[in-house]
Amino acid sequence: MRTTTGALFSRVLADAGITYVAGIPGHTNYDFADALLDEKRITPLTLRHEAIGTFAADAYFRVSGKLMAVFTHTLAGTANGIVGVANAYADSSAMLLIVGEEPRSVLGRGAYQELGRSMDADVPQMVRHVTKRTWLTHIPLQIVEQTYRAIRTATLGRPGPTSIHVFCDLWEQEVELPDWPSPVGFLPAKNDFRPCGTEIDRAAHLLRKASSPVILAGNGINLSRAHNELLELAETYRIPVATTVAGKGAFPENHALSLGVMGWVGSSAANWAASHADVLFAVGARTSETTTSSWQAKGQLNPSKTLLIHADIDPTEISNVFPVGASLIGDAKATLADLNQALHGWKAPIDWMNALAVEKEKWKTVCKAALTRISVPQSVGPIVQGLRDLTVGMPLNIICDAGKHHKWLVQQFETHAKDIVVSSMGAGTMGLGPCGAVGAALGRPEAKTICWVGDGGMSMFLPVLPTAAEYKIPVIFIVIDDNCYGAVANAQMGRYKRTAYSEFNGNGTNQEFKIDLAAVSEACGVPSRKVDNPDGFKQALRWAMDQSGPVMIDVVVDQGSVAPNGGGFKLGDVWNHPIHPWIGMPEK
Ligand SMILES: Cc1ncc(C[n+]2csc(CCOP(=O)(O)OP(=O)(O)O)c2C)c(N)n1
Ligand SMILES: [Mg+2]
Repeated sequence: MRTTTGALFSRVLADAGITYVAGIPGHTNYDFADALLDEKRITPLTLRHEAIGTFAADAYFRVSGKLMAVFTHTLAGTANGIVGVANAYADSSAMLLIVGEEPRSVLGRGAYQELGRSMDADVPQMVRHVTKRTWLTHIPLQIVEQTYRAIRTATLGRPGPTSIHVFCDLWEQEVELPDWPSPVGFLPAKNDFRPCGTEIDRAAHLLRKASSPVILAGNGINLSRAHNELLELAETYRIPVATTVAGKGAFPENHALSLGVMGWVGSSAANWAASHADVLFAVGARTSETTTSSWQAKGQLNPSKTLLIHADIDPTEISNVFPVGASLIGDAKATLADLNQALHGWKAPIDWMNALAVEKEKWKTVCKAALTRISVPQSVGPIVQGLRDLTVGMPLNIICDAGKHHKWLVQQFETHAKDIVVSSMGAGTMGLGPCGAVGAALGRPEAKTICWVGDGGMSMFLPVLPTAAEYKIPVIFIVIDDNCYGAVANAQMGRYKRTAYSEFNGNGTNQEFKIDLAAVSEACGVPSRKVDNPDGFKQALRWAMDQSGPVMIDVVVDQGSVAPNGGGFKLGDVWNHPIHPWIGMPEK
């Protein structure tokens, strides 16, 4: 049978289970875009900026475990999209990027839009730093096995984006095939690598001896869908659970064994528990400085007092910063299942639970004050509470952007079972919130999708709004609007007693101007409400939940509103001190 490379590629993608392909065409990939239209199992998504597609693919993978493909047009389109690819790479999320490149016949001549000054077809070199693997297609039939490799590499082990770059003269080239290729046997469905049994036994032995154990659950739990196994481990053996910021949602925060989030924006209960733990079992967590407060011995993870048991699918994460007592290399779900067996018959001491209950009560009082604080302009706390109050019993996808508003949500929003909270904690990229929300709503439509974003992040990615409207993608954009890059402005005020480049005031040129995000939203086809008090927010949220398409709530808030201090160190403090966690360790 005969077909074209573009048609073959479209079919192979669909056979491999890819259902959404997003992109922006140019002359290097419009033949491919045309071929995609004939593959009816694929839903096309026309973007207004490539980064919207790459961020959307990132969040789509995190909520569904499935890959979205995004195609970009050589240098210009790929450069636009790369921020979302980099964000996914830094956070161990996955997508398939497909790039159309200049025709082979003109390489190196400095053709229009070519990146070829230092070597031919240089775009893959630009992309490879933020992908697990990059492929360049030289002959049409390579596309079949490259697709299988790209999908397998993206999803097996620690997930990450992959890319395939196709010279555009190949798209229309005809190929002769004896039969249609099949992905059977090329795409293993399982990722259930198990740690070695002796390390499981060692970890069980260390836990059994512990008098004050804590589980630290990271994003690996979310990626591996290990929620049930984590719940079983915590409940059966009475081990309290803290999460990292990226791991929020791994364990329901209304559970008696939940300590909330640990680290710089964490709860005092989690931070107290971690710093008093004799054994910390970190699973799918990088022990980054945002979790451990600067990797310092006086932070939450002091290796001279606390023994670390570390489980991760990527062996390079284990012992990366802290020394470990047992290393469990494998998938989080499989690891927890094995540990659940190995610990049989043991339970952590009840007096540890009782001590933690006291700490949790103290933290509750702090939160209550923050969540009910009425002020003009309003604080963010009551908005977080309003969101929780009105969504009880409803599974949520909450896709967060980066900024001060994010810390409020991470610290104060109480997740329940089936809530997924997506944060950018690797690259900390603005854009994941608004663009990722679109992908999350497509990936897990049975949950309500909330985009939790600041005015800075929303205005950076306004072109996501018409796309949400065009496809009627049901996202509730909640914009925490303090008319500045609040996280930065606040930090600057603390350091320099003035702000620089972080307030939207034109340096005084046009003081009266303020972007009206609600009006912009309406003009982009996304109905909106603007509110400036907690009751108004609740009313708007009720209205928002009744709409079938995307909506925006522009919430005007106090620039000075900051989440309470839960005992974690601030980022500024983190890097100002020497960070050698191994200093002061006792001899083993
Ligand atoms: C793409 C990108 N550029 C710059 C930064 C640095 N940065 C971190 S938070 C932030 C401010 C975010 O402002 P906004 O979206 O209004 O949220 P707020 O902090 O005001 O809640 C900036 C500029 C970043 N994280 N990502
Ligand atoms: Mg802001």
